[in-house]
Amino acid sequence: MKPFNLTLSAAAIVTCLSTAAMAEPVITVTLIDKVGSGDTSVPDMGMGMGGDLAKAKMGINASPRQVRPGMVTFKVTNLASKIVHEVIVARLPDGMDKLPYDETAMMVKENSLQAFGSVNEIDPSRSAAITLSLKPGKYLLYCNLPGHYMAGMWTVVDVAP
Ligand SMILES: [Cu+2]
Repeated sequence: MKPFNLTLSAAAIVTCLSTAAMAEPVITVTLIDKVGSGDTSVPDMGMGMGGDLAKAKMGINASPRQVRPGMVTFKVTNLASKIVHEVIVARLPDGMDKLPYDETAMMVKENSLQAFGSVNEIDPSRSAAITLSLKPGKYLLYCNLPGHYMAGMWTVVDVAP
């Protein structure tokens, strides 16, 4: 049985090397808000609306913003003091510069975007992670709790070969 074992360990080493060379990218995502309550009254910070995101009351930061295609892990931390947030990862269709929005519900029309996954209801100071297989393209990260998207909770990550 010895040759068999040798073959196995050789294969294991090759696997380790290729994993190290092609490390699965991890995007660190942080969720912030400067609200401290349920007040989400600053509107028009949605994508393509020309709002100054530096003045947004809520936001999503992602680092790095560009990764290679393949398995991508999003490690999400909610840095808010009181508010629960979520992150939905959706493919941004080519040419879409504004998101379809339901003014009454104060939510992005989720069904009009192809979602790849989400991290739901992250309590303040908590983290969660999701790993997705992504092809080249632009991916939108957003929080769709009522009012949060318009308050600035969105960002775009580029998956480029
Ligand atoms: Cu939110």
